[in-house]
Amino acid sequence: MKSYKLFIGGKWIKSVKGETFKSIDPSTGKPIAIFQKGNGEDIEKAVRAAEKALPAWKDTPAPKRGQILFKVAKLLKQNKDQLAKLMTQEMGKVLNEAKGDVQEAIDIFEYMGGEGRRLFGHTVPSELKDKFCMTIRQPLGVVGLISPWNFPIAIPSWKIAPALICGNTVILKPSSDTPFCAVKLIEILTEAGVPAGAVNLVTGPGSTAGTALIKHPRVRAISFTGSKETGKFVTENAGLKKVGLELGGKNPIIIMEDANLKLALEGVLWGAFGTTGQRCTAASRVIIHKSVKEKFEKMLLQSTKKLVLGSGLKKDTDIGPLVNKKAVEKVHHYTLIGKKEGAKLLCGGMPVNRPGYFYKPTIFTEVKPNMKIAQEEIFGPTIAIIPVKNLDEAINVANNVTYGLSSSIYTNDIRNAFIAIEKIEAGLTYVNSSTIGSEVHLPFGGTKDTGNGTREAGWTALEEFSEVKTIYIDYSGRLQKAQSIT
Ligand code: UN1
Repeated sequence: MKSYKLFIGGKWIKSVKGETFKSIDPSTGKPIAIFQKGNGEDIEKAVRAAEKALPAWKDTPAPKRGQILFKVAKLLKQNKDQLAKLMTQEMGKVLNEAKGDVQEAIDIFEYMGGEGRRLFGHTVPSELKDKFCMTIRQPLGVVGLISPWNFPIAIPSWKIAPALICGNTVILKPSSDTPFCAVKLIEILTEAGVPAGAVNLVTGPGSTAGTALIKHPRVRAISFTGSKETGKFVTENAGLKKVGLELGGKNPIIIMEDANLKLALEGVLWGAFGTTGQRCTAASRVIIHKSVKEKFEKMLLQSTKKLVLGSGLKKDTDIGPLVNKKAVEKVHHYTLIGKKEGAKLLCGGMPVNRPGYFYKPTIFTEVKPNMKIAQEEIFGPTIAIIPVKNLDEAINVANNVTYGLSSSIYTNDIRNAFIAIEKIEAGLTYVNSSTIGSEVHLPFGGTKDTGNGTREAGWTALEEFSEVKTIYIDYSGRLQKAQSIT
């Protein structure tokens, strides 16, 4: 079996301790390659390398940095099929979606490459004569990026591309479920001409490598996507660093009585079972007007029963495996809770008896808004159907969770649509479309416990990875005092 190394200061090296771990194919349960179990000492080395590379990278004109990002996009395009296949093997999502994941990375590198020619500041009038005021963007320094396994190429790219274009140097600590994808992404960055030390990769456990990165006094920012619990740990341990968090959701699809039910059905199937429900944006609650509930349930049940489970590499597979054994246990744990809470199980509710980590698509109905299965993030193919009597109640139920990432409403009444847009407490609201499928040039992130108010992607990603410097230039040739002081 092939073994891969850490990437520090432009070199592939073994971890200090030399310990390793294996990445597992979730459709078979078998290992696919060996990776370094980096720890705090490796992080220290990576920080030094990133600090060393910082002055030259920072001084490289942003449009030139952009050229390198364009080259990354080009190489990702050339390697798209291969990368997608590897991703399917490493974390299970079906091949088509894996291609979408790589495409999302291509998109963000292209978008941020273009930002190299913008990175706008402001020019602002002064309250005094012969004085000029403006702002510029400056890099933060060395930044730490901690990425999840569910978008193993796209999410590291969401973080790396804006961090680099802003002139920061980077340490990536990817999820231990997807180190292979991270290694491949770093290889491409290097081939594209990202200079030695500007991007470093430390694979290894969150408890050692991740924690060391979060706590490191000379790392200026942490961008983290993952669980709420780890998000809290980041906040509590990052000191005064700038912290960006994206911590999941309990995303609702509201279906009104006037909705196009066929369209809503497609949206629910795609939102709930796409990526086997393992998206932060996955639709896990269907909040439906009671007058159409029965009809919709029948349609949903019929379509769900037709879904084919299997290896994501096979053409006819609709739903791939969950990422690992623990994920199967977690999803099943919630099935047992749902039953205990008195929700009605319409289908699924059990693991599949075959090698790998498969779980049947699961639908609960007659779910009450306060039940655990309607409150907590399951991160699997489980839907909770909650009947309601009108839009007001639907919005109350939608908002009755601690998360606020994505949301959706199916309706043909423009009034319903705009009320939902205004009232749903979430970072994203879709109208007549599912809860998943954000585009890289728009801000992405959530309200309430989904994060700390930062937004990834789009122009807002630049806020996350730069700071603003305010500049006053007085060309009057005398001392002028602001605030009308004479
Ligand atoms: C995530 O699950 O963390 O909108 C990100 C979507 C994707 C991104 C999901 N573009 O579902």
